Amino acid sequence: MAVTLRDVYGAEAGVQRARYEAALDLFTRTYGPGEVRFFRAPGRVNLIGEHTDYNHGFVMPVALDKDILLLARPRPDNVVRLSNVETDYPAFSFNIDQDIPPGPAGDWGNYARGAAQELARRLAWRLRGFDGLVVAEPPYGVPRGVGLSSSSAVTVVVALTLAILNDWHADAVTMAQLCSQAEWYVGTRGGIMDQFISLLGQRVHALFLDCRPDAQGGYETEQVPLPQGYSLLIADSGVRHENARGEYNHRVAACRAGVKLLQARYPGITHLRDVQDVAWEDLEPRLPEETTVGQLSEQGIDLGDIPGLTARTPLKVRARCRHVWTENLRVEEAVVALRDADVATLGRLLNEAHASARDDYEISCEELEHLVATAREVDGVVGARLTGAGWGGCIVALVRADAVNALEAHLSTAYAAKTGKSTSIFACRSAPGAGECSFE
Ligand code: NG1
Repeated sequence: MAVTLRDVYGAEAGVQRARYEAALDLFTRTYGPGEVRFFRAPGRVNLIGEHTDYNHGFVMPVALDKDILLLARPRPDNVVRLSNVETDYPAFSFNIDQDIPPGPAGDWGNYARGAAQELARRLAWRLRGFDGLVVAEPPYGVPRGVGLSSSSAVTVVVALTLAILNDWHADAVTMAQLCSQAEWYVGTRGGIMDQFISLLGQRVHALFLDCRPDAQGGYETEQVPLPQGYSLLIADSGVRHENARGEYNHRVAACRAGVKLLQARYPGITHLRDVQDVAWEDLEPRLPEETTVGQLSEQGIDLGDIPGLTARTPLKVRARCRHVWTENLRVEEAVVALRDADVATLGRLLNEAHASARDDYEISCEELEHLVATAREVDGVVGARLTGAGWGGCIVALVRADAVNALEAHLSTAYAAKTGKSTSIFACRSAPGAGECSFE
């Protein structure tokens, strides 16, 4: 069921209406007059729980008020035609099928192809396509490639549009699972966090998500209220790591190697989460500080279908697993702190999570370190950490509402002075999850 712009954007509904109307105008000029429907999917900031999702661990993201819009008109055939308001994202089309040939690596259309292919495989009936226009430009769109999940928002919005236009009304959990599978199409072995929060987000709440499915394939979730009188401020380092996807897959591989090595002692385990109740001291001696894919293979350990690994790929198994194991504990503690509105504890956990991401998971960089350290200098900041996959992208700071302006000013001045780069900063206003929406 479509919700109104007011339901989604609250007091911002007026400016959003102007954005939607401008998009409608462009849609009509591109595809001609007729019926148009509006779909949206938000990006996210992860408050805590980094690189735990693909280990079946705990995460706690928040849906952003920055989103990706898709204006769509159903077609009688199985063709999807998509164009983008931003001309550096070229238009493309494809036929919906259970095996859709991918475009070149890095092609934004692959997120749409992945979503359509996954839906076609699940539903196994002939799906009708649509003519669509994607709208994600600043300041209301999800910034691209900065760790705020713009790619998942595209996948989610395309999957949701296709599902609704074909009268398939799946629950959010089914849809989120489908979308995370769809993203494997582009060659990453990511987890389920981004798609879940994009679909299940709620205003002024973080989503606690246990990424381990239960026996029925369901997931435990809890909407946890964000603390009153505090804001989440996001600052973008402007750094984009070229090989972030390759590094990401190496982290996935190190965790998988850890599981395979631990299986000698704990035979039934499939993910690091399955040893969460074992003391770290018992796990540590079984995990080598450093090994390689080739050495593991000589021991009969096969890491499966992770793209981009060679025999010489080094894997720091012990430190990577330690991060995941300790991060899960921090998320559990953070849920309790939020339930109790214990901001000081939450701030400490954010800081500890950052240290673990930097030292054990090695996903930080000089610019993120600078932003985090600078943020913590401001009175009223209770915690700050890198957020998202890492190697650049953004930090998130938990700050007293009356200190937001001071933090913004300090960060932009100090960051420019230190790095010569500018940082874009915005407050994270939480938003509802993805769906169809209408003007009234
Ligand atoms: P971002 O920051 O959007 O690249 C990635 C993964 C998440 C999660 C985080 C790290 C995808 C689509 N997203 O997010 O599942 O693993 O890194 O916590 O792979």
